[in-house]
Parts: sequence; C-alpha cells; structure tokens
Amino acid sequence: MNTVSPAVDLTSDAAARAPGFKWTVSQVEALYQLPLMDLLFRAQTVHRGNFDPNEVQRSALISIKTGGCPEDCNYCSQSARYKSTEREVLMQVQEVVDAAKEAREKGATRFCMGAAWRGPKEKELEVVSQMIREVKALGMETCVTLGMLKDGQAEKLKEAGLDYYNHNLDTDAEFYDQVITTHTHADRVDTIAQVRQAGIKVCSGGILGLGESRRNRAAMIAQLANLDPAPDSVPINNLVAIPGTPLANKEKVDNFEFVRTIAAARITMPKSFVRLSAGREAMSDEMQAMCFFAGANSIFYCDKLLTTSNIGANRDLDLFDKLGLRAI
Ligand code: SAM
Ligand code: DTB
Ligand code: SF4
Repeated sequence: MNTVSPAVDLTSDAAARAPGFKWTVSQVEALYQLPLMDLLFRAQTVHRGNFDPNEVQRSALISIKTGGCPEDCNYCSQSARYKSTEREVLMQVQEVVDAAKEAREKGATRFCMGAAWRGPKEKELEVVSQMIREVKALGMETCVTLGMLKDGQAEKLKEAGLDYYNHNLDTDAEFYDQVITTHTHADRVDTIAQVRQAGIKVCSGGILGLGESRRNRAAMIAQLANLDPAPDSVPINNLVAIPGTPLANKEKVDNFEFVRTIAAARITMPKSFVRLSAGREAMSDEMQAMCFFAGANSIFYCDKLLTTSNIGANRDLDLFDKLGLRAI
C-alpha cells in the first residue's frame, strides 16, 4: 500500500485559494497519497464550500466533423493515421441546430460541438460561428472544440456568442511526446491563452489511461490548476480503448486511482466544474457516485460522445433519481 497517513489539513485548502498560489507536483502527489477516506472527506469539504453538492451540470456533445484528423494523438479514433473511423464532412448548420433542440428537450443546458481538425480554416470557422449563433439563440450555452486557434480566430468565436472553448492539456507536459508528436503541450497552453484573452471561458482537462504514472497524473493536475486562472471547466476522461489506435490494448486505470484524480482536481481547482467525461459507460453506478462524492459536478449527457457510445439519458435520469442529484 503506497498511502501515508498525514493529518487532514483543511487550512491548506484555504491557502490554495490565495492569489498567486501555485501547486507543486509533489503537493498534488501528496494528495493522491492520502488515505482514500481522508482524501474524499477533504475533496467533499472543498466541494461543499463552493458548490451545492447535489447539483450536476449536463452538457450534450456532438461531433460536427468526424475523422480524418492530421494529428497523431495515440488514443484518438479520429486521427487519419489509425483508420479507426470513417472520415466525414462538416455537418450542415440545420442538422446541428436540430440536434441541439433535441438535446435541450432532454434537459441539456450546454451544447458542445467537436471537430477533428488540427485547427479550423477561415471558411470552416464561419460555418461553426453560424452554428454557435443558432444554438445560442435556442437559449443554450455553447461550447466548441476545434483544435489549435490562430491569431484572431478566438475573437471571431467570441463575437458569434461562444461561451466555452474545450482544449485539454490531456497529460503531463513531460509525458506529452510519448502520446502526441504532431503538436506540443506548449501549443495547447498557447491556444488556451488566446481563448482566455478573447473573453471565452476555458474548458481544459485531461485523459487517464495512456500509460502515464501517478507522478504524471499529479503533474497534469498541477499544470491545469496553475493556469492563471484555473479552467472554468475541467473534463477528466478515462480512456475508451479504441481498436486500431496504438492504445487499443492499454491496461485500465484502477478505479480508486481515477477517483483520486477527481478529488485532486476538486481540491486544487475549487471553483471549477469538474466533469466526469469519457469512460462513464464502463463505470458502475457506485463508481460514478464515488466520483460525484469526490467533487465531480458535470457530465456529458447524450447517447454518443464523439465516435463512441455514452451511457444515455435514461440510465442517467435513473442514477440522478437514486442519488437525489438535481440537474442544472
Ligand atoms: N481535436 C480537438 C482536440 O484535440 O482538442 C477536439 C476533439 S478531441 C477528441 C477532445 C478530447 O477528447 C481530447 O483532448 C481527449 O481528452 C478526449 N478523447 C479523445 N479520444 C478519447 C478516448 N478514446 N478516450 C477518452 N477520451 C478521449
Ligand atoms: C472532452 O474532454 N471529452 C469529450 C469532449 N471533451 C470533446 C470527448 C470524448 C471523446 C471520447 C472518444 C470518442 O467518442 O471518440
Ligand atoms: Fe485530432 Fe483531437 Fe483526435 Fe488529436 S484528439 S487526433 S487533435 S481529433
């Protein structure tokens, strides 16, 4: 057992809220090493200080442009290199708006649109901007994830009414080139800075199960928490192993290690929504409940993620009912 039993120090969570505070990797690693009950208690305490613990935000997700991506992210079905997904063209604006209406009827409050691009071309950005305008007009929050942005593009998205831009750091800067070689961790940080500067809220998190160590996980959490300010929304994905990708046969992350990561995200980013993201379909109700207790307060609420299936609204409604959770 690699846990130690230091006293639960709640005062350090107040210190972490002081302006200019930066997390070291060792400090985050020390959180991971707490006995699970101490870690969960501490995460739940931070959670209750910042959120209603019985409320969970729900976003729907749609792939507006699937496959054929020039990037080589080892986990992704949409890279042109792995031939795991058929390449499709950019969806029509009306098709996307119809999907958003359907999601709104089911109770989603935010609509996320994802495209498998290294980054958008100007013409593509215009079409996506129109999608944003029309989804926004339905009264939903909007989010897009389009890859790296060039100067001026974030401002155009802001003008169209974009609320959130998703761009994950995905993994520790030091581990990044073991998983992705076609762009760098610094490129990701740069796009996040452009998004923030344009006044768009940042959604940035990571993915577990890439073969990273606990230290890599702690480093990724520290790198997210030390973005100034921390992302408004932090998706934590559990690898969905996709046949044909280099990570198709990777060993699964232990459930408690995943819960510890949610708790570490909650403690280090007290005011951010922490999203229990990809991989939920393979989780039991009890595992999801433990993630909510550890501070997750957002989910993807839809039958499909981008190319893989998700739990679906009925099972979610059932679980919310059993746990007494309210959707926001
Ligand atoms: N191309 C854009 C990008 O890379 O930012 C947007 C789409 S990309 C699919 C969004 C995120 O989905 C990735 O950053 C990664 O965290 C997550 N993701 C991709 N494939 C996944 C998989 N097989 N399992 C779990 N999460 C995955
Ligand atoms: C995020 O962090 N996870 C979502 C969303 N942002 C775009 C995507 C999950 C993708 C899971 C694999 C797939 O469906 O292809
Ligand atoms: Fe392309 Fe994004 Fe998939 Fe990487 S994660 S291959 S950038 S769609």
